[in-house]
Amino acid sequence: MVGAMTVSVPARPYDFSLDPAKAAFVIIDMQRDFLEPGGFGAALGNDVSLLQTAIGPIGAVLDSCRDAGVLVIHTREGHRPDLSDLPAAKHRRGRGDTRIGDPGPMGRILVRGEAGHDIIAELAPIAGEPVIDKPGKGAFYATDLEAILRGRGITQLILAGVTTEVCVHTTMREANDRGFECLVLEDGTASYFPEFHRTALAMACAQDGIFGWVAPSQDVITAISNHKGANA
Ligand code: C5J
Repeated sequence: MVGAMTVSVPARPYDFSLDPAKAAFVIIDMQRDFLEPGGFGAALGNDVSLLQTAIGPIGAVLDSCRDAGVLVIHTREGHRPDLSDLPAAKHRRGRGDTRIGDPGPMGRILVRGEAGHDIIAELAPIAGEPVIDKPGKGAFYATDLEAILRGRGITQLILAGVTTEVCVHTTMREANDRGFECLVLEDGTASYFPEFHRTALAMACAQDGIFGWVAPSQDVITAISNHKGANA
């Protein structure tokens, strides 16, 4: 294969033309607070084990992106210790006993600097990978994500993380309106509600790609590897 700028990824609703030099792998909120017992997800009554399925596929794509020099960005949902960036409406939400900012087994729930706010060890960021701390569900709201992407000439996002229908979907929608092309990893995203996961993925690529594309992690890895081989 001769050198090529783009490589084709088999995807829904049709093949995605990936340009690894203009793509970023954005890993959304793979934090202990969502994936481990005693965190925010569990406080809302969820079975956190349902999110573990995304770890392996994300790890594999992460290795492939690091190896090929594709920009990797991590996000974390959480709040300042004084909760000054926590809207009262978000703080009040729900009927459980444990709220954002309350003490839990991994420190204060969804608060920056606490153990639960950390990204899980398997997917820990390495030097040079931007980590975006966000107070909302979308990674663009009240963050410098857009400035970082524009500054590096990024036009395509490979999206992974949790949860599919909440923070991944909100970020995908924000990105779509800002003109970024979005490819969502179907096995590198997960939800506490498997039916929401399936439906959120279907919504992303319905109407011939209303928000973007959906593909399995292995197809993205193969495409990145083929691109690297062709440009070696
Ligand atoms: C939620 C997220 N589900 N990261 N946050 O509250 O999806």
